[in-house]
Amino acid sequence: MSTTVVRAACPHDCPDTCALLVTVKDGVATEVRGDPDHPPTSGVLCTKVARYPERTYHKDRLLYPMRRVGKKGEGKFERISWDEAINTIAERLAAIALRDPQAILPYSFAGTMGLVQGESMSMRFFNRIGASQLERTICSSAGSVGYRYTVGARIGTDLEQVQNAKLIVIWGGNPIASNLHLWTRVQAAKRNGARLIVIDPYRSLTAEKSNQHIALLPGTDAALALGLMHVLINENLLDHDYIEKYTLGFAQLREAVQAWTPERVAQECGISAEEVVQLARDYGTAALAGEPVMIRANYGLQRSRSGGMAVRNIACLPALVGAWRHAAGGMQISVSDSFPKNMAALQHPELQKRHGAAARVINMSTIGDDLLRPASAGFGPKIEAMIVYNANPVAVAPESAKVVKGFQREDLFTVVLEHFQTDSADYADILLPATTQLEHVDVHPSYGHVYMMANNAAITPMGEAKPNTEIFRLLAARMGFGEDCFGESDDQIAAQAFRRDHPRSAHYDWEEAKAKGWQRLQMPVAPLAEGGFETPSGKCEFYSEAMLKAGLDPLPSYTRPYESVLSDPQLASRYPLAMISPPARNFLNSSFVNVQSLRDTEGEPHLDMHPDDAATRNIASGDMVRIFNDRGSMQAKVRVTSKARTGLVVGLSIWWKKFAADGKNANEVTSQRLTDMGNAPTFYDVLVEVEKLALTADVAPVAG
Ligand SMILES: Nc1nc2c(c(=O)[nH]1)N[C@H]1C(S)=C(S)[C@@H](COP(=O)(O)OP(=O)(O)OC[C@H]3O[C@@H](n4cnc5c(=O)[nH]c(N)nc54)[C@H](O)[C@@H]3O)O[C@H]1N2
Ligand SMILES: Nc1nc2c(c(=O)[nH]1)N[C@H]1C(S)=C(S)[C@@H](COP(=O)(O)OP(=O)(O)OC[C@H]3O[C@@H](n4cnc5c(=O)[nH]c(N)nc54)[C@H](O)[C@@H]3O)O[C@H]1N2
Ligand code: SF4
Ligand SMILES: [Mo]
Repeated sequence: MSTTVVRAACPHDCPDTCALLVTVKDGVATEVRGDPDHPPTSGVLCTKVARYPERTYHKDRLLYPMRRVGKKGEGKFERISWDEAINTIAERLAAIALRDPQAILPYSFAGTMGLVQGESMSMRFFNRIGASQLERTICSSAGSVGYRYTVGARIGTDLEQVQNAKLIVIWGGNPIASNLHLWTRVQAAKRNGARLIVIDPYRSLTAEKSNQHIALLPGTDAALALGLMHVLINENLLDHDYIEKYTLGFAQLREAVQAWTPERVAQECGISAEEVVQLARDYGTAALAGEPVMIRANYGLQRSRSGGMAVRNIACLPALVGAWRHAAGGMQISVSDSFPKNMAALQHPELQKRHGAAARVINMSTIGDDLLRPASAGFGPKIEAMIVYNANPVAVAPESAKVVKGFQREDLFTVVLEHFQTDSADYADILLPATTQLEHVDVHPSYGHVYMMANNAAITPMGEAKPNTEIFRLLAARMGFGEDCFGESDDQIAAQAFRRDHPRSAHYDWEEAKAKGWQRLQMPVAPLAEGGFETPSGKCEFYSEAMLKAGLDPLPSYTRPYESVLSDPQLASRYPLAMISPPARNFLNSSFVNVQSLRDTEGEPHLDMHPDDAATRNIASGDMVRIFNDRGSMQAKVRVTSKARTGLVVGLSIWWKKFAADGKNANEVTSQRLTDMGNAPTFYDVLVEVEKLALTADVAPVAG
């Protein structure tokens, strides 16, 4: 009997990117633990990934290539050989490419965050074909753009400093569920006397553990930040030295925020003026007293119309009070730009250039509309083929009824690379089995810490599963693509992932990373203590010329959500409740929903509703309800609770539709409208009505 321990990295779309130790006994992975020596991980994993062997050896793993035999969406398949699968796909894509390669669309996201199994061989392949490019906006692009305008690059407070902060503001995030290793440091800071303030419409697990919870209406964060700046500036709670040396546009900012009195802000946000004033005073006073004050802004606040501006406005706060001076102060939203990724080597964009004009770009967040669009001069060719990998669009993309209608198109050729038969896989013409993180090699950046992470393969692939890279390598060979880059191994790709000509990653060494599990970037612990903003001016830009050029307000401002009582009273008279659908603790987006032990913990799709809103609708805990608006409806079981503020309902997500009683999930009611910046979706900018399901849906009388 042989037992080995293999060093790996968590592949999931989570800021923590943990270092894993995989115990392998006689070729079988028996245990996955957190590496105690990796500082961010500190030997701890979340419940989901501690169950990784259960997911990898799941009885429903896809083990062979398959071809659809039933109707689209029915989920009936028969086994075929790899040869047949690759031949079928290559022939079909070649025929489409002959007419117009832009009719082919890759659809992928963050099933794995690996630079190898994510977008390396796949992008080379689609660049070489000349396929449409996918604009990957579904998660963080609104806030990324807003942050970059202000701070310049997505860098920020180092995770490993958070325990030293004295005031921590968690703004639109729920780290107990979605950023565990930040949370353990927040707890340590609290034990050392730090105060924790949470800004969230919902009393999340994290808000429950805070010293103060400010429950504003969804989509109003940009206004709250304006109100805070109003108070900080008018009460002179400012670090004048920092402002003078390292910021741009303070005089214009001072003007712009005058209109945003605490009273006006309170009305927009559905909170009290005292809450606005007190938060500004607490934040400014602590900072001026020389204490580290830190803002952890997260994705909850980016998912409505003003999502980009919300992050931009919040990103002005640390510069106003000089919070960046401290290693444990400042702000973190994502530290992705810390990593000098070698995109040219990974993706070979020059392969695309042989097609002349730049490829058409399709936004993944409007895939519902785009799949249903006919060819036109503005749009280009109709989408004729979709290759889906690392993503589950039928469950996660907004306005799902349209997404499903698109996937149902008989003339659409759909290939899905997956571990499981997800809601999207049900629509595949060809379904291909992909390897999991335990079965392939990869290398990872992180968006929550600054370590380059290596993943060794712990076990041989299950059944006939293949890594994404190998599938695209086979397709490239079958289509006769002779460039050298299509012959590179996964190890060769990984070895080029970070730039050796950049000071932060000059020491990157793939062999060393594989042996140790990780290498820390050369990053200063307080990167913006003395300026060094990567904006055009080199300063924190309160006033942004680049925003003006992009047609945006160059100064912090606020636009109401598309759908809210204040912005659209007429719509609100029919659909008075705001709905948000943030991640459930035991799922990772739609991953893990099919792992029995984790699904059992979440139970079934729920809707949290305030007692007042429930009472006026005669709804009690345990009732099944229908949640609906003009776009669609879904069913859920109500929990009457003051965790949801009045006027708000919360459906923790993202459920696989096939595990819900009515075969639907929260994306039935979400819209394809986009944010002010970054073309991102507005998942939490939604009005609905909720009614008790007295009778079963099919015999219920039609409501007026
Ligand atoms: N367990 C678990 N962890 C995850 C994920 C998961 O699905 N499950 N998903 C991963 C991914 S892809 C991402 S992007 C991150 C997301 O992680 P987070 O940024 O933490 O995002 P959410 O959980 O979407 O939102 C966090 C909180 O924002 C609140 N919120 C909603 N709307 C608003 C608003 O308008 N303003 C404010 N201030 N708050 C609002 C929600 O009530 C929720 O409690 O987590 C990652 N980690
Ligand atoms: N209503 C609502 N909708 C949302 C959100 C929300 O909060 N509310 N959150 C949004 C956000 S933040 C995000 S990031 C998106 C997430 O959307 P997606 O990135 O699509 O995330 P998942 O649903 O986890 O789907 C990833 C799929 O990739 C597969 N996969 C994992 N590793 C591999 C691999 O190596 N190879 C292949 N071929 N497949 C692999 C997994 O099995 C899984 O089915 O959802 C968005 N949708
Ligand atoms: S999902 Fe996040 S917390 Fe869980 S193991 Fe992966 S990186 Fe760590
Ligand atoms: Mo995300």
